[in-house]
Amino acid sequence: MTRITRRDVLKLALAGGVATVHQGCGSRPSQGENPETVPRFEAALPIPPVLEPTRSDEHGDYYEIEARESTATILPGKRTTIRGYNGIFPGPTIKATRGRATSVRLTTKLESPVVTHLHGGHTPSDSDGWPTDVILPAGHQAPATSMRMDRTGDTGRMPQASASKYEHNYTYPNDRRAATLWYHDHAMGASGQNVYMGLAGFYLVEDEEERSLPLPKGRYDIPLMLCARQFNRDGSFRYNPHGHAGADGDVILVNGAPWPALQVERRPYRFRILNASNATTFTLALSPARPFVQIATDGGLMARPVEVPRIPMAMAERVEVVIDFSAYAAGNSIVLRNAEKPGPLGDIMRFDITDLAVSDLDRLPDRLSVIETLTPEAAVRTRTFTFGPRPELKYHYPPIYWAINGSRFDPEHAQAQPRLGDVEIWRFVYEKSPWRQTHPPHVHLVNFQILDRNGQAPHKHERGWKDTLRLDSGDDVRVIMAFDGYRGRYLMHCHNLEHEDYDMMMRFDVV
Ligand SMILES: [Cu+2]
Repeated sequence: MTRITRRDVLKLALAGGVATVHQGCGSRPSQGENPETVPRFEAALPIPPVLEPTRSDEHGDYYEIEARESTATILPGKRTTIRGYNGIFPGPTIKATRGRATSVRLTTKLESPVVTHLHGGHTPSDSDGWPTDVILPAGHQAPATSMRMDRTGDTGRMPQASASKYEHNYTYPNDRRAATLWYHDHAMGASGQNVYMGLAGFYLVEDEEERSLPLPKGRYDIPLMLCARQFNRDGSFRYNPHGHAGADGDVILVNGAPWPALQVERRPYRFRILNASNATTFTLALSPARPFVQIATDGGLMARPVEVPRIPMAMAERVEVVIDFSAYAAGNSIVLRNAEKPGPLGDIMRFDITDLAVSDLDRLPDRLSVIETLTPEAAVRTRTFTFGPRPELKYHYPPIYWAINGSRFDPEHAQAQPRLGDVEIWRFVYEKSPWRQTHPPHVHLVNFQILDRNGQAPHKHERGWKDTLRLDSGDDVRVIMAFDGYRGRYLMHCHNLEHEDYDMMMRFDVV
């Protein structure tokens, strides 16, 4: 079997225009757009369209998505070239129902290689989006002669995942509970730039349990994709990975609009909040100050609603909150803030309260779901993974690569081989270094529960099913999970996308 290697993909990424120029961590270059000139709370919050299946049958729903370049109006009066799923950013929202499979046929017109990963999905290995199983535009000459997928998973009645170098059919069984997932690019060495340019979209799984609850639905159930971006004066994205420290930004986008506003009725809304930034953390807060009522984590509903004044979010984490605007008078405004940052970066979006009100709403239930707690006694072993840089004598800045347990990503070598069905504890340890950046570990395939964080109980906002967690300087966090469903190769990696691209990923095989 011939497969495109890591080196081949990195070559393709270079040919496709992925920035590998290593720049110093300087201040914003003079030709960048000044974020102070970008109006705040003027753009209306966009809602990404829901994608219609191209066909449906008794096995599930079939979708087709093309990754392509397009332009969007993000800053007033300017055009921004994006890379978008079906040419839009955020990509179209896919709605799935638990127990009904989804098939997504992905093609591309982009010069840069693409791979799609369903973040938070319980997905057979051959549909999980392996970084070197890239898709190229039709007719593009790949450096390797052919590419095949490992057929490791049993996808049930739907056709199995299949791949050529020009398309991939991803099959998602949707066999786990309702949750806010997202799909995004995962191509080796290119995911940072591909996602920054727009390759990310929501994937919402619904189920009967959740539908039966009196939660805000329909137009009162709104996904919010937060990300930080930097722009050039002509309106183009200014992708600066700062070497491989991470591509940040000085303009906050929500669903692709800068610091938008949403007119809300005096009633409760459900917000599904995703931090889709490459390298920017948030700590959500409301101004005027009022606690959030959080109802879900990465992996769906929590056992019961919890009140939290602030919610720290690393890259790729999701939280769902209910905000009841009936407590406010018409004409008032509430700002969703990022309490970590001063100035414009401290603002995210604004809710403007209108005089529309409804009176016949159900109260939020005291219990949302039943979460089976995994206990340490169930675990057959503990594995420890350290996250930190290693020196690299190359002419670039910083003079390091990002490592897990001292190793850089090797697609041919599994650093862990959990057995199918086993429960394991994984301990994530932040290695001290001069580069004090957040490393959010993300485990593919499984959902985990946080056992403890620095010897203490996990934070209130992270007591539920998770697939990504925040790991800041000095943190030492243990999680527990069952490796169920599928055998095959999967990834665990840091979700700073530039760290991931430069090489903070690890292969594990479920055997
Ligand atoms: Cu990292």
